[in-house]
Amino acid sequence: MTDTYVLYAVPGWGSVLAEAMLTLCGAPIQIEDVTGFEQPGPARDRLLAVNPLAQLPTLRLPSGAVLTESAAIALHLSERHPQAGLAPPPDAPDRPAFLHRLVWLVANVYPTFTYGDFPERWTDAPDSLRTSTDAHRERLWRQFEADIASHPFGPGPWVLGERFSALDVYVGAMTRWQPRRDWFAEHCPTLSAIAAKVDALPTLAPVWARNFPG
Ligand SMILES: N[C@@H](CCC(=O)N[C@@H](CS)C(=O)NCC(=O)O)C(=O)O
Repeated sequence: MTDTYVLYAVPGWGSVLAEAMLTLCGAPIQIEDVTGFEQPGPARDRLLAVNPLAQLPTLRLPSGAVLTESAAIALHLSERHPQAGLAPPPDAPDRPAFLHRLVWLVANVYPTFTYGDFPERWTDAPDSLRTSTDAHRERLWRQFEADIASHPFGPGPWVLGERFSALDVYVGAMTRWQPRRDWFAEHCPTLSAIAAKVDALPTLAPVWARNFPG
């Protein structure tokens, strides 16, 4: 059986989360580029064949099984590659905070992109939906910032205080999306500092360069 993970990917999109985590695991990755998948066409058809939601990240495991949902991918990789330090061990005191924040990010922040990136899919007033999802996302990030700044493990240098985890990968990648780094620097200094530390991790430098060139 191969040990290669096949990652359906578009540079800079949600696949970057899984690509960074797999890289931290030292796992071999084969990129299946599906650039343009948001429009009907062959790339979308390839993605739909494995993920009926046509979302990234979508990952084919070495076993051949397909795993979608970035939080599921984070948890699975943390179990299969514990040396990568993607998650606190089950009995660690910061494990509940890790689980809460992981699910909180994908349950609250990620949907603002689902509805805000393609507002015309969901409403006849797309500008209004984009404005409200943008505003909601900024409120969420301010809340996350306040949570990190006040939690018993922190603040910093990582989301869980002294312990690096997959949460830092989310912060490193998602702060590159709307409202982008300048906004975080102004309004969420703790998240901004975490993002800078994630940027500086030598292991991840090729991932950021491939996904966010220039
Ligand atoms: N809950 C999913 C959300 C994934 C998601 O929304 N990915 C975006 C890319 S950043 C996407 O594929 N959007 C295309 C679409 O929703 O049609 C996760 O955490 O993996």
